[in-house]
Amino acid sequence: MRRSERLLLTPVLGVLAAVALAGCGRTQLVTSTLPDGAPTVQSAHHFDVVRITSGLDRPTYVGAAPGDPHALWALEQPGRVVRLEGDEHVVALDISDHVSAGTETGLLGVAFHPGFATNGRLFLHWSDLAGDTRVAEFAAHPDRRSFRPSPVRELLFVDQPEANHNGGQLAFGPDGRLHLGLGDGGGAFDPNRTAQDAAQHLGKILAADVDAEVPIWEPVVVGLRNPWRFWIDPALEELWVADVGQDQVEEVNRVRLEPDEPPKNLGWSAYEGTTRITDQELDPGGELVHPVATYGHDEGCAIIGGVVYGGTQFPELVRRYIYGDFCAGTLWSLRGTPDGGGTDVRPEVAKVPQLTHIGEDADGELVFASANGSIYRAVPVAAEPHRSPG
Ligand SMILES: [Ca+2]
Repeated sequence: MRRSERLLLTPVLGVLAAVALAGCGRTQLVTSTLPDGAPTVQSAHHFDVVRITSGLDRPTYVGAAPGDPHALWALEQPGRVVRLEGDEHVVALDISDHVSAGTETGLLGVAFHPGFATNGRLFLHWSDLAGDTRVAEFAAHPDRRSFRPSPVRELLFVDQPEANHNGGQLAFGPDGRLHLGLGDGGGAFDPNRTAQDAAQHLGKILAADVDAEVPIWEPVVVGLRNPWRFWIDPALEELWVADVGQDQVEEVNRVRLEPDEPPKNLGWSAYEGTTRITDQELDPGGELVHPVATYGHDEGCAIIGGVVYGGTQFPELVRRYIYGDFCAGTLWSLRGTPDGGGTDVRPEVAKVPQLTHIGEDADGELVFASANGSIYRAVPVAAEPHRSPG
């Protein structure tokens, strides 16, 4: 039996002042009045979350694989790729003998080739036993449900000066290249000045043509501190990058993919959020792009980037960007504006504790990974929230 557990979550801050039904009635807007004259915050209740499985070892990813519509796939930080069908967990690949897993190290990113169903190509990003960055390609067995244990080929090695700020995300872009997010290498305020140095891989989103005989990694975006998660919108050819901040500010960035232009610059470590850090140089090469949304460390500690919702279960969420915070478990959504900005930021009533990844199933519906070992799914708001579902 699949276990489901509805999480009943209430706003952490403020006094519930009003509840209004919006749209077709499936979304509740909840207005909270904060003490001491603080501005009013309007929460949204677009969905609830239920735990759909547990017992994973620090999952860092959950999503779907092309050609496998009924399963979810997860990464475990110590080094395993796991296929999930209900409560059945099957280890499809185990590279844990080659992975060091700490707070920010481990198996951090996965991308299935867009043609995975026919070619079985899988790409992984992890921290090796020395804590350095590795990206490699693996090959699936013919059933596409497990993998040969040795990589087909290594695609990237980057020496890591510190254990933190390793980035993580892997994803294919609309140009067919594999994209990778790498942090500044670690330490406070980018001590090695990597993020604004276009010649270094650290502090960048990179892309490589993995069909080439010798893939070359080139910068797509510079000026990043720790892009743990980004998402590529194939329709608008945009990157949504969530960059984890230093002492004060967590950032949502929206960047147009323009391969003929110099890489856009998200500003770190010359900027944290929109605040200029005066003793740090800014590379003058590409356009400086400021975040479309930020929040401070009074509301969380590390941003977890998500996706622009493209499913059908929650009509009011369509084309809204979903993101969250690891420490607070808060989920927010915002609406992109036609000029490339973002507006109408709303915290959700539902939360996911120790959130590490926001993904999509094969239908584009929202799934969430938590470092507590569980995978959660967004479900419609229950008419009677105290009754357990189904
Ligand atoms: Ca590092």
